[in-house]
Amino acid sequence: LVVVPTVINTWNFERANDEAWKVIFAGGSALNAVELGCTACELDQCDGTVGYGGSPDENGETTLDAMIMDGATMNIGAVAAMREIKSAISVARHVLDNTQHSLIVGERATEFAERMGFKRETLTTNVSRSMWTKWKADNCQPNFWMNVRPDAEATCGPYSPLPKPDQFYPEIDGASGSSIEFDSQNHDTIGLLAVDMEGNIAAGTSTNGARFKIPGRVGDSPIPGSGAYAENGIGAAAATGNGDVMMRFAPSFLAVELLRQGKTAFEAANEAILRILKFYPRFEGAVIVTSFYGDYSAACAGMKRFPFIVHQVGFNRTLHHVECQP
Ligand code: SD4
Repeated sequence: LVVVPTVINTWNFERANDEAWKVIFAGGSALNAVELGCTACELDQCDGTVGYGGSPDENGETTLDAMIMDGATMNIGAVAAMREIKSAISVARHVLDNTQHSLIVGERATEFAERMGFKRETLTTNVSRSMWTKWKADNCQPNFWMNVRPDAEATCGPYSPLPKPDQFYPEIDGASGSSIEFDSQNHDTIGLLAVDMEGNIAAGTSTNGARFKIPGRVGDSPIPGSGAYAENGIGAAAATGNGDVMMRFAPSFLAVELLRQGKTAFEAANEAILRILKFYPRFEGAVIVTSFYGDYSAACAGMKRFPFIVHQVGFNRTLHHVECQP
C-alpha cells in the first residue's frame, strides 16, 4: 500500500481545505497543513462555530477548544476553554512543540499563549453579544437581588438533577438543564486530517464549543481520541457534533483502531457512530476517517446529510455528502 497525500475536513469549509492542501502539495508537513487549515477557519469564523464571536457561554463569553495531534510521535497539544486568544490551533501547536504537556485550560491557557507571544483580545462581537442577550432573557432566572438592586442581572443555574441517561437526549433537554444548543444546520467544529508526502499523518480540531454552555464546559474537540486521533502507518479520524455525548465514546480513537484491525474507512466511521447511537439514539454528530493509503469516508447521525471535503493528490478538491444513520 502506498501513501496517498490527502487533506480531509468536516463540513463544507473549503478555504480550510485549500490552505491545508497548499502545504501538502508543496511537500510540507501534515502538522503544518492541519495548523494552517484550522487557522483559516478560525479567521473566517467558519459558520460562527469556529473561532471568536460565536457560541457564547452562559456569561456571554466565547472560549475556544483546539487540538493538534502528530501521528508520527503520538504527541498532542491542546487548549480548552481558552479565553481571549483568537488563534486556538496555533496555541495548541505551541503546547505540542514547546512543552511536555498535552492540554492546558482556561485563563491559564491564555497566560501560556501570552508568554508565547499571542495577543490577548476579546472574543466577543456584536453578533455573539446579541445572540447571548436574547438567550439569557428567555432562559435565566431573575436574581434575588433584582428586587433590591435594579441593575442586578438574571442568573442561570442552579442546575437541577438530570434524568437517567437512557431517557436523556442532551441535544434536546440541555446538558445544563436549561438550553445548551447544538445546531447541525449551522455547522460545527472544524476537524481536519492530513497525510503528507512522507506518510506522516496529523489531525486537528478547532471550535468555540456549544452555545450557552456552562462556563468551563469543555467539549470533545480538544480531547485525544475523542475530537481527533492520528497514527502513522494507520490513519486518522476527527469528530464534530454533540461533544458532551461524543467524548464518552472516544469515536476518533475507535475509528483509527478499527482501521488498524483491517476495517475500511467506511466501516470504521459507521461503527464509531453506531456505538454512540446504541445509547443515544437521537445524538447529532459525525466522524471523518482516512487511512494513510487514501481510503476515506464519513458517517453521521441526527441530521439528514453531512458534508465533508477531500483533496487527494491527482484529484481536484471535492465536496462529498454522506447520508446519515436513520
Ligand atoms: C463541542 N463538538 O464542543 C464540539 C463543537 C460542536 O456543535 O461540534 N458543536 O461539542
